[in-house]
Amino acid sequence: MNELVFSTNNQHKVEEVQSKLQGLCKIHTLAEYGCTDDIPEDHDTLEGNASQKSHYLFDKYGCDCFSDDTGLEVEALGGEPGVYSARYAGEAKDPEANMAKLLQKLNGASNRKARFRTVISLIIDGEEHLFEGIVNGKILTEKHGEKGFGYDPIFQPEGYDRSFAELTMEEKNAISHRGRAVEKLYAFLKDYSQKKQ
Ligand code: ITT
Repeated sequence: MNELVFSTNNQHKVEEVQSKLQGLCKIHTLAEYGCTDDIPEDHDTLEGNASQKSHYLFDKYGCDCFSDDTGLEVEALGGEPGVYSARYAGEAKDPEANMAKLLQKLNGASNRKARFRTVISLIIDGEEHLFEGIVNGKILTEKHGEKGFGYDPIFQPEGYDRSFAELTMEEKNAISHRGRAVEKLYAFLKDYSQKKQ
């Protein structure tokens, strides 16, 4: 079985990804590696940040690893907050403040179309591979639901009448940006390990 270290400080991401890679791949966390570093992400694209986060770990430990960088792109705001989603309302990375800022910016807006986009950077045997996942939807006018994390209470995926925070993790994972990117990662790893045998 593949063993990969997930270069993230976000435990929700670990749970979502772990549940999709079950049986194929064992995921180790930064904590298991004794890494408490605040891993830098100072690029202006999701691809750049994802790559930076996985390379940071690879350069330090030489391990097979991956990272996820995600942004919420709102059409009426020209793609904002995008790559700046985590710190939208300031350095505290506070999801409540981020959602409040976004809801305020969209106050009265009729175009509420948005999408989540995830880029995963995998480094395996020293080579990097990128995988993208996108889910389209809209920004609600107020928060709904308690599950999930980040912007989930105000994002409603297309074809659903519930927010991401009202879906179970399995329901979210089946259609989400991250779920879709991880499906590509899964297919790649399966193929890769078969070819290596
Ligand atoms: P790492 O960089 O340590 O992986 P992070 O939470 O900082 O964790 P990102 O930079 O990728 O992760 O996240 C950007 C922002 O988007 C951050 O505020 C998240 O809470 C939010 N976000 C990411 N994935 C999300 C999801 O599936 N649902 C809702 N919000 C999400």
